[in-house]
Amino acid sequence: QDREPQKSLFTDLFGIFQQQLGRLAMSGGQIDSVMQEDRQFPPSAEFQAQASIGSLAAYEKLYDESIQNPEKFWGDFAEKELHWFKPYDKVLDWQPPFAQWFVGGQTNISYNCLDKHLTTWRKNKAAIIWEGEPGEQRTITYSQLHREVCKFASALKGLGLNKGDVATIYMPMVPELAIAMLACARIGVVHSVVFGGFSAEAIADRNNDAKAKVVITADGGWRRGKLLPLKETVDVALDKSPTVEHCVVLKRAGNNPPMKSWRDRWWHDLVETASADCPAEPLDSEHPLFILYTSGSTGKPKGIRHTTAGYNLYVKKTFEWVFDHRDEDVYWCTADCGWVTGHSYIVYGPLAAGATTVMYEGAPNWPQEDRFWDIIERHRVTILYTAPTAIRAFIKWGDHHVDKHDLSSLRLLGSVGEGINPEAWMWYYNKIGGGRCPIVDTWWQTETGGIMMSPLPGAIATKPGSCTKPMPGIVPAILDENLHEVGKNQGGMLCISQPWPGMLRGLWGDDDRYVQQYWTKVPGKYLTGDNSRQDSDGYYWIMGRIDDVINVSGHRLSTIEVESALVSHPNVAEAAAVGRPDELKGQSVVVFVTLKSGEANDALKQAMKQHVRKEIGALAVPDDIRFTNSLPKTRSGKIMRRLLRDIAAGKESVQDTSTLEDYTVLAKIRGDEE
Ligand code: 6R9
Repeated sequence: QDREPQKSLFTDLFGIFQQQLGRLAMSGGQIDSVMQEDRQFPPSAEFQAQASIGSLAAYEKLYDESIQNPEKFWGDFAEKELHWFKPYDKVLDWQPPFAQWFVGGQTNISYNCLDKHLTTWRKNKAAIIWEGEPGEQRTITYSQLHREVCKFASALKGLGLNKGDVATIYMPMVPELAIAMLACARIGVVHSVVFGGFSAEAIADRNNDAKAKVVITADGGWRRGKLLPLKETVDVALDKSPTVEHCVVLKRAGNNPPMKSWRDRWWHDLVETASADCPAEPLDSEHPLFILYTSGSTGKPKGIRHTTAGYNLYVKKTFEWVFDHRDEDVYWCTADCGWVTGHSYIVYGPLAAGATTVMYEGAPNWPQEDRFWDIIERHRVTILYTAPTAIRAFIKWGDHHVDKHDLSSLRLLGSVGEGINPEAWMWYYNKIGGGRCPIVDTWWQTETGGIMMSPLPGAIATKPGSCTKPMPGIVPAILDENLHEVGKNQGGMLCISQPWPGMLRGLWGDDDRYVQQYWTKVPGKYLTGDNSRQDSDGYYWIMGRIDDVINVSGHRLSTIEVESALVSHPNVAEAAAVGRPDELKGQSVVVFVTLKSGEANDALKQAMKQHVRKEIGALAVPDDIRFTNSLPKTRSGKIMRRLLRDIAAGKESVQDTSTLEDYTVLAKIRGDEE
């Protein structure tokens, strides 16, 4: 229960006094770290012995080379590892904040992901292993994938699509989604993948912003046993998408949507007559490869623009470094292709590296809560890359689902999307990895194209909750509000000081917003929007979004630290911490909690407050704990704290909810308050 603070002159003055005191103490606006995490896990001698980068010294050498002479560093890799129709003249042209990489060169990412392997033994290697939700399985070799991509690229050309046109892809997680992406890339058509599950409104907005000429979709897809009528949703969107001339529909679910003869074409009809001979178009290094929309917290989503050569090289190299990739690996990234993680680490990175990449459709708890472990066992998956949201759900569902399966094929685990709470990390490490698999906690963003910070698993000892060290070529800086670099163990705004090949080149059609959003607050540096701190070993700890900081009496707390303290309580599955305006303290901490066991009652609330006090101190003790069955999340599993902030403050939200996964969650949480 909330207690209305007694309104008196005394409390008012006291509050102001406390705030001022806080401001004085924290005049640079650093973030206070209250979390203590000392556990360390060095790679085993066995893992190190087989790793391509197998010692700290090897990582440091690579990193130093990349910083001393970035142009030589990236230039050498580009020359050796990408195919060039025309060699580039210059590695980097940097006119801050606009970068061009491999200027004057011509290449093609579809060529680098497919054709390049056809002259090697990998020709008949499995490129994609796919499992549909109803249980279908397909294995597609590089040679087969090449043929499918060529045919679909020919089909797109047949529709009159040209280099530079934009295609929206709104599909379920089927191999044709990857085929469509690669086919666009092959002929220089810019793809814009929209999560299969977003609303007609969201599709129309994205079609219009990008001026899409074609929408590639399917009749339907499956999620938790439910049919998603994708084509029907697209039909609604297309009524409001005047630039779209064609709609290509893959027959997948057999739900017979209406087809408009003047606009809609079946995928199978198009490819039936399409030529399998479709050479990859030589494209300028900076030719746009894709647009991917990410939600701005308010206002319209931003179309992140990535280009060809730099992105290609960056995702290939980071894939090889972070996942220590070997040809015998079976690599599974559980993301959806509607998220950047699917672009970079299901499709482009792994295929550029000649890997076998597993793709699945559906959800981790359908038909059973052991779907992941079942897939790993049957395909002998060696590398698993998933998100903290899934890991916390598995913990909640119980160990018995894991115990039924043989997970001994795994050798490496990865995490992406949010900070991973140390307790969830430990469970992942012990229960899934059997204590033998390193965990790579990878921090990056849609904007960065590829992984920016992560342990290299054979080189860097891990710490639960830390993304450890930067990738080669990445120069992080942590600044306070006055733009001074903070000291060790102080939190501040995470920025990147030097351009890197995978960086976004701008926002689609809006260079002003690009400059304003990422390069204005801190001149000359890329502003990530996240807070971070570096510990005394030089390890980085991401502290959450700048906008999510909770300011209690002038102490600026990071959401992840409060949440991790709660998640380490035995009854808690998941927690989201937000700030609520408070007359006395500026803000007070409100947490939304889902339970894995125990009764949702006042005694448990008290126990949790006690627990937070003990783990991280009195300052972070929540004023209000609210139990809920689920938290609002994006399709990629990120907790949408900005929506919870409004609920905590009792405000009606006016924010963009187009990326919310389940619209009913908000209503439920509001209901829970009553
Ligand atoms: C790849 C991706 C980016 C934001 C990012 C940060 C959060 C991602 C994280 C992480 C802590 C990690 N984030 N990975 N926070 N540790 N390992 O997620 O891209 O969807 O654009 O989100 O996600 O806040 O700024 P995107």
